[in-house]
Amino acid sequence: MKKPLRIGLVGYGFMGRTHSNAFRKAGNFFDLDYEPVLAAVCARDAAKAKAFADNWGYQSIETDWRKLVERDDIDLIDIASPNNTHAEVAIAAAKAGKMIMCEKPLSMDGPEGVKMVKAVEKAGVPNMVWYNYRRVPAVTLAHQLIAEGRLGKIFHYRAKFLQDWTISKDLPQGGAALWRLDAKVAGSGVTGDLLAHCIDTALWLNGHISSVNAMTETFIKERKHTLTGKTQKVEIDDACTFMGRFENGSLANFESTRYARGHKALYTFEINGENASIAWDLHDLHRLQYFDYKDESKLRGWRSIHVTDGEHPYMKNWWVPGLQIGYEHSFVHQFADFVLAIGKGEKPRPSFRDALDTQYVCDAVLKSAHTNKWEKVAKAK
Ligand code: SOE
Repeated sequence: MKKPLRIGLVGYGFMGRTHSNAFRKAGNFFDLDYEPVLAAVCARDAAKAKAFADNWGYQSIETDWRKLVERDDIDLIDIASPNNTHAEVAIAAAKAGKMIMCEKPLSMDGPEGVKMVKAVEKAGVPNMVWYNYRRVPAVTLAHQLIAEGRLGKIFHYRAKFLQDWTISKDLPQGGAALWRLDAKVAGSGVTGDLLAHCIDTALWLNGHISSVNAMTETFIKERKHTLTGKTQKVEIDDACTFMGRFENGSLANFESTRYARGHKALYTFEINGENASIAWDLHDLHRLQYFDYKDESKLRGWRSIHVTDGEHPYMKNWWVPGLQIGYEHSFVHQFADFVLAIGKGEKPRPSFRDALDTQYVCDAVLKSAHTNKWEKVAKAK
């Protein structure tokens, strides 16, 4: 019989759903040493928590996360509540000796992230941050190709995350559905919400970013607050562009906005090396574009690799070659990897400390946008 892994989820929004789906599916597709048990979901509104629990199969509900964290029948606390709650819940969960999975970004800023890293490392509890795009098979394949040295020296890393859902000036800020527009809850705008994904992938694929030079813009200066109805200053960044230098000598070029009309979640990156280049696009997430200069010159061109074969990352656990998977599977993979890592006594990645590095880049980007100067990026490792 497998050991149960009893999960207590905090938050029941979009991310609560992606995580719950992963908890339910991972054991069906991956050979795990533990049996995930959806033990409890916690939300302030009991009726909403109950409806969520019934839909996803959670055995119980809590309305106070402190009670959830104190429960003896919970092994893992999963944090899927808004960004300003991550630190408090994670630090209490670490003190209670729980394993912790936390939605991205790790924290509101670097200094808060440091406290979280200290708490989990002092407690010695397994910890991970849900930077799920690392686990899209095509992105994992990109990591493998780079680790094999196929690109040679890397010159350029370019990434974008474009959306268009906040263009209307009538959209309010704050509240359960729109907390991402409220700086007091989200910490920042597109930098922490979208660029954080691009940065996490970049640090994983291409190493440390040592300095940045950024600009941000807030196109709509005032919005009504959903909860108070009062018109208030918008304090988040609606758009952010930055250039930077990686420690390995390559140049970074990043852009994110919620004002790119026509784009819903266009996360793309392209990496150019001495011998080969790689490109990926979330809207076509099962493909990896690859150009190899070693190819015979008359046949040389960009290949579009359909990442669905048995030897591609994660794919042997799914259907048969040629049949693709999607967005939700990246969360299934991440949870499966977490459970596999703890089963082997290994450290799940990205850990809180890994995610602190992303936080430090975000902090330097926001600082640079403010000072109009190049800023150095601190290092967590
Ligand atoms: C914002 O719209 C958002 O949902 C982010 O919060 C997620 O992290 C990203 O993966 C998709 O876009």
